[in-house]
Amino acid sequence: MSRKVVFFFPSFASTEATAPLGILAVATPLLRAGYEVTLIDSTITPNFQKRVLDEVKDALCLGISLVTGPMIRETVAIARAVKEWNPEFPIILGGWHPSLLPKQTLEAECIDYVVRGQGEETLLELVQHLESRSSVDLISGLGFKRDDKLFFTPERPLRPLAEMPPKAYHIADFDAYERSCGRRWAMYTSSLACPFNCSYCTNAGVYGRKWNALSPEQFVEETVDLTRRYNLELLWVVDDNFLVDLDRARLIGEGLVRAGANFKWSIQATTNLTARLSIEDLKLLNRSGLHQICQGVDSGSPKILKLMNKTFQDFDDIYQSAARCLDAGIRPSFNIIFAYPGEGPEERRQTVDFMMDVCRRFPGAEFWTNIFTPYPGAPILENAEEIGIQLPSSLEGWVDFFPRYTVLPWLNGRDHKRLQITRDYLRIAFDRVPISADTRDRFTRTAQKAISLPARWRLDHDFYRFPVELWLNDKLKKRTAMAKPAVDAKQLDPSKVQPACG
Ligand code: B12
Ligand code: SF4
Repeated sequence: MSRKVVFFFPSFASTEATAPLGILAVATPLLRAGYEVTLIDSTITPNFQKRVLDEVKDALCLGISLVTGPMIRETVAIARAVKEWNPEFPIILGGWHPSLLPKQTLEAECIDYVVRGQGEETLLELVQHLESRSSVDLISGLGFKRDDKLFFTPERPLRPLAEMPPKAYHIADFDAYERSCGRRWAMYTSSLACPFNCSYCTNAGVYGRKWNALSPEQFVEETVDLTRRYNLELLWVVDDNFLVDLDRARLIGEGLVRAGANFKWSIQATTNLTARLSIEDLKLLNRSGLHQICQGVDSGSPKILKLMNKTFQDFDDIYQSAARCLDAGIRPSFNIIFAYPGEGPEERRQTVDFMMDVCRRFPGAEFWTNIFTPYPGAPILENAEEIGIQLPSSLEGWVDFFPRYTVLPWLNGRDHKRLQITRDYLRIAFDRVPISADTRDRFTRTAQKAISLPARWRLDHDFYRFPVELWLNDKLKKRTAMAKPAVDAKQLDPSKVQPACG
């Protein structure tokens, strides 16, 4: 009898790929129990469908990890291909999308099991039952099918991160990830949950706002070991709000300096907490390798921030955070969500003006923009009908829910196009530093710098006709750009995008 479990990780529409933490997490208990594990990541595996079909031939089951959006396309394609080969072969989905919408996900004909929430114990128990062909009814956190009916076992209580086994980084092919994005990096989790409850965010629904974290000692020991073992230059700490305990953050900084850590790291945190760190704290964190703090500013309009339930931050926090991070040598990266329900031309203008003001006053600060995308489980969706959102009724209906090009009932046609052009101009008006290696030559850099000036003028004057700079920038990018994933290219052709809702 086979003791092999195959995992598939669908492309998340970026070449900036690295080891998928969700799969590394659920792999550890399986490996400890003596199972063999194979990971196939679509981004780094040429001909990945054939690889999956080859690997499942002598395996117990296939596990796929996904979030809402374009990852669903490859998930369904792979699941169908496997079912065509063997309709009885078990296919298990885990991750945020199946956790938030277990029933609808399990309704897809090619899916046999969904694991809800933390998957470490649930998957191990499920695999053991598949191996012994025994009943799965008593495994908590599971959805399964029997006689064409769907069954869901009780939720598995959340466990604190400190009780979880370490992630199986050794099953990841870091050489291949490095070839894909030009940098050797990994993600790392040091805390779970967030005390806030922004209306567009699914976090509170899943983690119940109960923030819990690893100790500073464990953080230092694990990150130093991880980066040395796999020769990583960068760790992206993907905690939703790293700075909830400021003392922990300071102790981590001190610990890394003491340990002679030699890697860069970046975090995600709210602006109100970042602004509570003193310049000395930030300098200490920078000496320890911290080089970027990603912060959800989300709008330049007080009215929209209120609608987003983001009143815990104010504009003074944002300016202070930008100023102090830059003084300490840390790059402040801010996120913006356009087209949030209630955002009209005035609020959008306020947001663009605000971004321009921050970038001009604080050179080195950067903004990344998204289009509001209604995610299952987010508080705002409790009023979905009221705001005109009709949610998809099948797994595949969620494929185009992607903040880079989401189309909404109040953002479509020319409005959508205009916003995408505004976002493109924002992209070229001020520098942003992606994770992947900068492969531009001197000519491209100088030319891009030159077109940033007319781009700023256009943004100031809200004038986007004859967008020659975008055309030029496209040509420049083609000189050096790495191949773009197919899903990303869709952004250039909005006519091919299905409205996400409504
Ligand atoms: C790192 C990260 C990313 C990375 C990598 C994503 C990835 N798929 O690995 C990148 C930058 C690519 C990314 C992109 C995006 N992300 Co993101 N991201 C995260 C973040 C911060 C951490 C994820 C993580 O690795 N956690 C650590 C691991 C260990 O936890 P986990 O993934 O939840 O896995 C556990 C369980 O889910 C389960 N599990 C997971 N996989 C599997 C598989 C099997 C077989 C089983 C049985 C169980 C299982 O067991 C694991 C261990 O307990 C989460 C927030 C969060 N708190 O998780 C948001 C989050 C997942 N992202 C989100 C969003 C919205 C996005 C973007 C749309 C953002 C954007 N502006 O473009 C894109 C979409 C990308 C895409 N796929 O299409 C949402 C997803 C909401 C949803 N409904 O799916 C989240 C939840 C943030 C939020 N609070 O809203 N993201
Ligand atoms: S601060 Fe971030 S993680 Fe916390 S609820 Fe708001 S969006 Fe979600």
